[in-house]
Amino acid sequence: MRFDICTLFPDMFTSYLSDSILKRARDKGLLEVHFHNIRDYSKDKHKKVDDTPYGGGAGMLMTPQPLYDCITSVKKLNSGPVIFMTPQGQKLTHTRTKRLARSNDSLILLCGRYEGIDERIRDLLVDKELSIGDYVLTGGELAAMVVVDAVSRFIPGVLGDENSAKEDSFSRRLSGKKEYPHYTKPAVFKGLEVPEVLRSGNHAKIEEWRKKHLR
Ligand code: 6GU
Repeated sequence: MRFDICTLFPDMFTSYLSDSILKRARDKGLLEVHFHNIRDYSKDKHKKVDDTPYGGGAGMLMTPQPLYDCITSVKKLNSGPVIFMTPQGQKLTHTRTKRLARSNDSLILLCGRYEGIDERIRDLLVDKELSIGDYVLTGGELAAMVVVDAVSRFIPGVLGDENSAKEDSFSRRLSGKKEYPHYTKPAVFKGLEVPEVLRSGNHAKIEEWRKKHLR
């Protein structure tokens, strides 16, 4: 799956995407992430990308020209929908995340900064708006990283076989959110013992215990 991210701060993404599971997914060619610095598209002699709002009010807005040129240029490389990351967007859920992965080979993520973007970019180029929760971040970059991470888990081969969500009802509940308590060695830690049944080797009993303790 391919992501193209339009942002004023591409460097914010590099360390998160360059470690662990997402690094492996990129190395294996299962995940491609490309960055486009909106400022590079500014035709202003000082590479300005923001301006004051018509009608007054607090803060600055991202001006349309650099956004328009950046997104239209990226659309030549990526045929997926343009998703604007904004606290006003639809809330990202497990179901929406899965749907994004299943129905798209590629996505374009637009990260807003300042008080927002000129409305004409929404009208002309944005297909969908997503938020990651009921709070306001300083920009869409962290939210875009959340989308890349959560969506990538549904790309076949990104998670190891043992982790990949199976489609039986039990695993569906698990991949939905519910989890049973996990224990690893040692068997006793600070006086707290791992439940006997998990050490019994009785797989039917273990599954029964796990189902009972889903939360
Ligand atoms: Cl997508 N952007 C910003 N700036 N804040 C957020 C958000 C997005 N989702 C939740 N808060």
